Amino acid sequence: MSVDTAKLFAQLDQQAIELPSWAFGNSGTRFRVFPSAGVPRDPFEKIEDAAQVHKYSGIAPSVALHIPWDKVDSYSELRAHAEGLGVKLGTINSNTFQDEDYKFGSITHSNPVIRQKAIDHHFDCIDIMHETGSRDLKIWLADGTNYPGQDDIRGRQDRLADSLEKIYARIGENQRLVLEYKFFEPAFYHTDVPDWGTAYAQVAALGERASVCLDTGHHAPGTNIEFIVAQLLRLGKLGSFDFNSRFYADDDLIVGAADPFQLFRIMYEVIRGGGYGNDSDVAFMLDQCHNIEDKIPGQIRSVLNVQAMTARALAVDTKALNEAQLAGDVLAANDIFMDAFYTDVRPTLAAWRESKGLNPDPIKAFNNSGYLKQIAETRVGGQQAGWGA
Ligand code: PSV
Ligand code: MN
Repeated sequence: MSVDTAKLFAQLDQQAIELPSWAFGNSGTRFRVFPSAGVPRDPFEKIEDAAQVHKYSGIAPSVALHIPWDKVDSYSELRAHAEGLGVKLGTINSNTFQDEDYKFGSITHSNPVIRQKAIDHHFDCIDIMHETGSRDLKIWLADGTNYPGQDDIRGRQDRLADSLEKIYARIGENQRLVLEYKFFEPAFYHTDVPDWGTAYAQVAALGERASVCLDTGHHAPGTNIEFIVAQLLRLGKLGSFDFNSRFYADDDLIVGAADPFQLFRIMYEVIRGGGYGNDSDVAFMLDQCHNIEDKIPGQIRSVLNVQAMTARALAVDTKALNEAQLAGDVLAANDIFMDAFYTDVRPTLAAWRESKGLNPDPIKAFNNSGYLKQIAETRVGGQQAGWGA
């Protein structure tokens, strides 16, 4: 093994991508949900499926939960189940978007009773985090308005700050609060946390253990997402990613499928800004749905896409790039950057897998394992999990 390959392998060893439990349930659009055979009936089965992704890829050691979708009687039992399968429970996602009371908002609501109900839900999530051993509480709010004048957008911002302060005061010493932004949907005139600037302003007011979650599907078309990555890393406030890809809106398609070059550019800025590897606190999560493709191989494909673009980003000749930049050599600099993007890293990644005792072709290995057939045959009866339960 050459020195460079050894260095690259050591860097690849540091990659960890968290899987969303909800990716294993049925999902769809408002037009139709196509159910799949063998879909998990409960959080325990979701974790079993997630463990398969880690077993074949070697880079997906934890699973994020969504509460109440993943509500169980015993979180320590769920944790033991996960650990027995070689994975951990990760980020706890709160959910204040499916309750009748939250029609006009949750932690931003003008009614203090409803606001407190939403805050209490976050307190419950924090209790769960203590049992699951989770570090991050991730908050995404559906809060917003549909019509100009509908509510006092400034007042909502003040209530948001106040509620977040109460939630932040509850999180443990080794825990973090990450606030996710999104500029539309389900509210269409304004959302209360539309962009990285608002999320940054809110978490900066809270303190050190609060940071921003960047969901790649939550920006207007054409937004330079890697610039936001660079900016948040520079400010020390990039907490986590929700990875997915999109052609139009918040499509939640397989990360790296719609625009691999964008994923490469993002990973380059992550590495450039110190957000990658054992020394970094940035969490890399998927937030996706697999509506028409098989879910487990869909998740394997997703983590492999992130790994491939990470390997390409690690291949950028940063010294030569820096020289070309300083010399003002526009074309040379761009050439160096593109050269890394066009590098075929597939043989290198196959060799990395073999060095870990993994099959060089994880999707083929999974498909040959018979797991999908087995779950289709054994998971009969009960209620299949879906996005929302
Ligand atoms: C909202 O669109 C979001 O990205 C949030 O992260 C939610 O928790 C998640 O999707 C649910 O899929
Ligand atoms: Mn998300």
